Amino acid sequence: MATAIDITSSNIQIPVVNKKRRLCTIIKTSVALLIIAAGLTPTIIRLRRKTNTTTESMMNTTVSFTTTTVPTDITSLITKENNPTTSVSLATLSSTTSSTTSSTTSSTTSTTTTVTTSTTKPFVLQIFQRTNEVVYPIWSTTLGRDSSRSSPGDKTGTYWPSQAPEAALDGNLSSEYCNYGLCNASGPLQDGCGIQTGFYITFKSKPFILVKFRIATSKNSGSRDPTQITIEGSNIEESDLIFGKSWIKIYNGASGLATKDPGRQKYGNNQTITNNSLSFESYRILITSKRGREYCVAYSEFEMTGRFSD
Ligand SMILES: *[C@@H]1O[C@H](CO)[C@@H](O)[C@H](O)[C@H]1NC(C)=O
Ligand SMILES: *[C@@H]1O[C@H](CO)[C@@H](O)[C@H](O)[C@H]1NC(C)=O
Ligand SMILES: *[C@@H]1O[C@H](CO)[C@@H](O)[C@H](O)[C@H]1NC(C)=O
Ligand SMILES: *[C@@H]1O[C@H](CO)[C@@H](O)[C@H](O)[C@H]1NC(C)=O
Ligand SMILES: *[C@@H]1O[C@H](CO)[C@@H](O)[C@H](O)[C@H]1NC(C)=O
Ligand SMILES: [Ca+2]
Repeated sequence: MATAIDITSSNIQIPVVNKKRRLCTIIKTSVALLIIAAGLTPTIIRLRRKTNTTTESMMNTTVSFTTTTVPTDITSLITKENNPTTSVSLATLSSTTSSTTSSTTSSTTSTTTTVTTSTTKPFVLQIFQRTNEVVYPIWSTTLGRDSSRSSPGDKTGTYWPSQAPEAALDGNLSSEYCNYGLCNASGPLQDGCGIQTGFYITFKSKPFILVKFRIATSKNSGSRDPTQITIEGSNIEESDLIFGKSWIKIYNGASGLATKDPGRQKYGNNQTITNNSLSFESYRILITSKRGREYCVAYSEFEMTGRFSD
């Protein structure tokens, strides 16, 4: 792309009139290059990683969180249409690009420009897929309070041994998590069975900004479906997650299964997290209400969609 016009050496030899003409040609060439450059630049532009680290104080706990923009090339920005903010980011990008280009092209003929934006909105959403992360089953736990560990069994405070919480994070609608909470496998069936149960998990590929979630129903009974849930996030180390003060509330509301039963082993509606500017390494899910009277609360999937920082 760089045309070899050596201004310094030509100045020594050419008379003034020719020099003016020569300068005129150089300006014309520069303008032409600038137009070409402005046309080409957006296709090869790369976003450079930029990290903003902020500290916020919430619930008397100081939490540091980091938002990082994913290195994305412009083609993927154009093809991915999962977020209306994409077009806003694109508009910002193009204006930054042209101004940078015009100042650069007059001195050099470089066509590659690096633009750094501080955009924190996600460009590419991913569904979290568990690999070997530990999933901690819990019961008798509420928002902001300490977690009580649940164990496999058929008594109060247990979950059915073949239906552990890992089953809600395996992408398989045939496997499910059934926790009795304050009830047990012998009955009686009650509204409260399985309420205040759930799990927490620390992502290996962290941190993660949760943008939306959906829950899939279990095999046996619609009465076991969760209808209301809470979600909390944390960046405190895994060993301290048992403590309620480690957690920050990010969602308290509908599960996406409440208004309509989608049927057995089916996904409910996607629920959007409006407080999605914070990234967390760990998430805690608690069921606060279910559809009817049953032994346990059960669900086959808890699908989390969002964005990883790396
Ligand atoms: C948080 O701080 C406020 C004001 O300092 C205090 O009233 C409240 O009890 C504290 N909460 C906890 C859970 O420590
Ligand atoms: C199950 O819970 C009920 C109360 O809900 C209690 O009466 C019963 O003894 C419990 N059974 C077992 C085996 O724990
Ligand atoms: C899905 O879960 C069911 C029940 O646990 C199991 O039999 C089946 O093999 C699983 N499918 C896959 C693909 O892992
Ligand atoms: C969202 O965050 C704000 C401010 O931190 C908080 O007041 C509000 O309760 C949160 N909403 C939910 C649904 O957690
Ligand atoms: C809900 O979100 C998931 C994950 O992004 C997506 O696969 C699914 O199509 C969405 N469902 C609806 C009804 O939009
Ligand atoms: Ca499953």
